[in-house]
Amino acid sequence: MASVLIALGGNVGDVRQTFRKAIANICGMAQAVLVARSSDYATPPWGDENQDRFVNACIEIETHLDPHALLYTLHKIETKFGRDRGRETRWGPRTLDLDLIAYDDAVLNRPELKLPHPRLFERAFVLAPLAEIAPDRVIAGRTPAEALATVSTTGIERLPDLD
Ligand code: PH2
Ligand code: MG
Ligand code: MG
Repeated sequence: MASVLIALGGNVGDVRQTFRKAIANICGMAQAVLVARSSDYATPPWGDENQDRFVNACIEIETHLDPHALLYTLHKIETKFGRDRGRETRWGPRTLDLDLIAYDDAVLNRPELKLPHPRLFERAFVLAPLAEIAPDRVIAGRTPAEALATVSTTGIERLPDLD
């Protein structure tokens, strides 16, 4: 089984409920076991600042799917929860974004899939939840805890658990 880190994001609709259902779908459709789930975080919009705050979270799963099969599954789940890649703008609003952050120690540099995620260490909205569930995991020679200490976390707020 591969150990996989996935980042969740969204800022359209009831994102926290979408995450809850999407995580159940990931486990079902990827025949995956949920190993860890971070808190949800409210985060300032990055890239295009003229939109609502995002909710972000990270999970760790174990799965037998290979990286491309898993990516395909994540795209299907994004679509199921209202994502329309044909209509959205690059850093714009979306119901659900599922990003593969790391897949064991795999290194991939394809147009459709780069592993580990190439912009991981610039993004406090990924590092904050990641540091909660995998602070010491070595990814591209760094750790989430160390990397989080180098970026601004202004405006990032850990949300209380849902019941
Ligand atoms: N995703 C984007 C663009 N901007 N900002 C935050 N805070 N969180 C995101 O997940 C995010 C973003 C496009 O995928
Ligand atoms: Mg994405
Ligand atoms: Mg993303």
